Amino acid sequence: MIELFSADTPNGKKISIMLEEIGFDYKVTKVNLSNGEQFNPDFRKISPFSKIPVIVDHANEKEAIFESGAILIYLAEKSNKFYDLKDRLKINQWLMAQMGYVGPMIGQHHQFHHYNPGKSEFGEERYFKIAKSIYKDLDERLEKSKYLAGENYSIADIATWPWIARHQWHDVGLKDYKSLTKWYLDIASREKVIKGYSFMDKESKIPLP
Ligand SMILES: N[C@@H](CCC(=O)N[C@@H](CS)C(=O)NCC(=O)O)C(=O)O
Repeated sequence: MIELFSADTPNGKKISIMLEEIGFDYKVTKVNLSNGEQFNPDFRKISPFSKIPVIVDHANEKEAIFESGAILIYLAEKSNKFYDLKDRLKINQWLMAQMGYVGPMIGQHHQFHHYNPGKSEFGEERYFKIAKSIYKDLDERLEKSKYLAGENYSIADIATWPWIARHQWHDVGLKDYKSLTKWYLDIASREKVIKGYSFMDKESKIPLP
């Protein structure tokens, strides 16, 4: 059994979606970020940077794994799903691009545009521009390729999709990016994605463009 320490955020959703997709038995332990539970000494033992998500694999000597990309790779290798050997080099590139660029930059856009508008014109403009360019770059990739790393759905898509699922916060206009929208809706229609999306709030629905 896998224990998922998480919160209802894009990084948190990556792992609930993956666990649903691979059909592993798991339980969710909520970490209340607004109350600062991520800084509790017990949680910091398994999460050195005080971040969710983290998993503990009770079937593997209670191995604790932090960083969503590392967790996705661990679960993909353990289940032998969504990380095909023949596509691995491409999957790694799109996964690392999500981890190092797409997530952190869109995360900043959330901070300046959604949570704190009016605080910094520079920050708002900078991250709005970057968010738009990320939509454009993903759209260009998906014009040529069904999924990010090729013809098959992979952990690179599972890592990236929950960030685009916050499109209503971005105000970039997802509808205008046809290939990105097609990819988004295709993944949004997967039964396990729908289940993983609402892992903390059964009433929550995937926002459509
Ligand atoms: N690179 C990390 C980022 C994790 C991350 O930023 N988690 C956020 C929620 S999405 C968090 O735990 N924030 C709490 C805090 O910063 O205090 C990953 O992908 O796992």
